[in-house]
Amino acid sequence: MSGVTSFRRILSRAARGAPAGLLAAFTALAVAELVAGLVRPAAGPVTVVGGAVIDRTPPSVKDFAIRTFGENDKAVLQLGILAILALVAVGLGTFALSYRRVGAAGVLLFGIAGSAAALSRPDSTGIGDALPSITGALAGAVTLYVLASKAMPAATAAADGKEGSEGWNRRGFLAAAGVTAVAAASAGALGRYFTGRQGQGAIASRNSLVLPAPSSPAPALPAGVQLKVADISPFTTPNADFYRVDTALSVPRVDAGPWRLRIHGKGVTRPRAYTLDQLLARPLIERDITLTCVSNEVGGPYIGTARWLGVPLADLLEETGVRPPSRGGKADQLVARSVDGMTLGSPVEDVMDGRDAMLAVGMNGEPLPFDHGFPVRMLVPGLYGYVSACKWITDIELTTFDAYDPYWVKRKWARKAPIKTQARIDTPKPFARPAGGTVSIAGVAWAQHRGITRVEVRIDDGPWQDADLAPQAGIDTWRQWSCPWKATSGGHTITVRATDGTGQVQTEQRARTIPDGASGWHSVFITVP
Ligand SMILES: Nc1nc2c(c(=O)[nH]1)N[C@H]1C(S)=C(S)[C@@H](COP(=O)(O)O)O[C@H]1N2
Ligand SMILES: [Mo]
Repeated sequence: MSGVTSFRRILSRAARGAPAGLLAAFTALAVAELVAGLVRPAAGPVTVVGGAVIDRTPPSVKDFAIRTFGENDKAVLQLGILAILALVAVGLGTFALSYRRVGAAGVLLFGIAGSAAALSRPDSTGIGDALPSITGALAGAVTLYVLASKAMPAATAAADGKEGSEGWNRRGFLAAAGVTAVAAASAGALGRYFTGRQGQGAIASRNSLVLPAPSSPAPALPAGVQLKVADISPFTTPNADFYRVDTALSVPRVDAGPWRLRIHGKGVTRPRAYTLDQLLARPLIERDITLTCVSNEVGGPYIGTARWLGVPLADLLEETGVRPPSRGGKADQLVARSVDGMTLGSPVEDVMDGRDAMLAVGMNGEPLPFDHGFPVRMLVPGLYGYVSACKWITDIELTTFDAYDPYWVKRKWARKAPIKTQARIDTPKPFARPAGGTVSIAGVAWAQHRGITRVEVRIDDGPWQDADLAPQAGIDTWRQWSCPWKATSGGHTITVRATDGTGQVQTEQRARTIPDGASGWHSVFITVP
């Protein structure tokens, strides 16, 4: 047989095998979606495989993904998983024309892999989590088997050598493919519907939550915390614009009704589980606090300030018998665990040293948005989010740093991570071409729980000049600064640095985000005409 005919043959097979394989994969995912919608949406195959991939991604790749795709990193990951699946499906479909049993078995293997991923998730609720992947794979295997039989009748498949483009049941194949496509699409849509319904209880519990007034309201923001400069970040970040960083492929929607927060572990003499109502009945504090992610590059966007309402965490810990190490407590690490199995560890000493560590229930006057941890999240001013700000929290365990490494520490991030002093230029933007005259250079600076006392700006290699500081709202928030500059034409590099409340000047030393936060001065290059 000539090379050309065999190439034609492969093409003609792929033309039937590809749709058969893709339809089988589509059916598998749709049925899995339906079963997940009925059992537990978080056990769906794309979610669990995506979660397993996220957990195994090396820190450098994760950092690259966050840097490159930003908050779309999860969409990119899901698309990647689907693209790989599609490629495999085309291959498997073509292969199944000759070996339909083996092809079908191949689909089942993916189901087993999906089930294994589901069962190994930290938030797995048991063997039921394997159901979506298994039933989906069964449906996919049957689909592939049937479509392959239609595409390649047994007689032709056996006498493989003399098969041509005729000899296959085109009409039967198209009919079966059509029925499959419609059935799978319906299953998928139904699955979406059930998944949506499962979230209804959570949505209702959030909608009906009335936040109590704080017994200790936030001090009024001093006049002028918000500078009147175009393009500077707002002092208070609206919830809709607040950065989001987490490993959750589908945002947990927690029903506040059955939700509990357990406190237990080393040195806890009165372990307890609190309901949301019990927490809300306690005296609440309201504070403006700036939250920052350790993955924030110098000049990066993963920072925001909100007015948080919450239960003082130290009081709650005292009540269960916890004492900080400095008062003889046995536990030096507090491990917070979320409903999706995330673990974050904070120093007990920091949580109980008098700062406003809290279990937050409100954010800028409304219940926490689902994205930001409804019903309750933790916050410890001065610490990066990954060692303090557990969202969808459900469990607090007192332990030691020696005894337990939480999620990010297992992945080479530092055990302890106070926020580094940073200043960011918000305006002008990099490579801007401001009209000449006076250009307003402005931005924000932060060193949570130490405060900002000075910000300096430098043009090219010129001298450092003091920027004008907005009043300080508190040592736990960022501070705005501005510096009018009589621009001279040409290209210029603008650099900024801050000094914190301990007198420490922000280091020029560049550091990567891993293991404990980026450092270095932020600068932007601009051109004045
Ligand atoms: N359950 C859970 N909580 C989490 C995380 C997470 O992945 N899962 N990420 C942490 C990190 S790294 C940061 S920076 C903050 C971000 O909080 P935000 O998304 O509300 O801005 O949440 C923290 N809490
Ligand atoms: Mo983070």
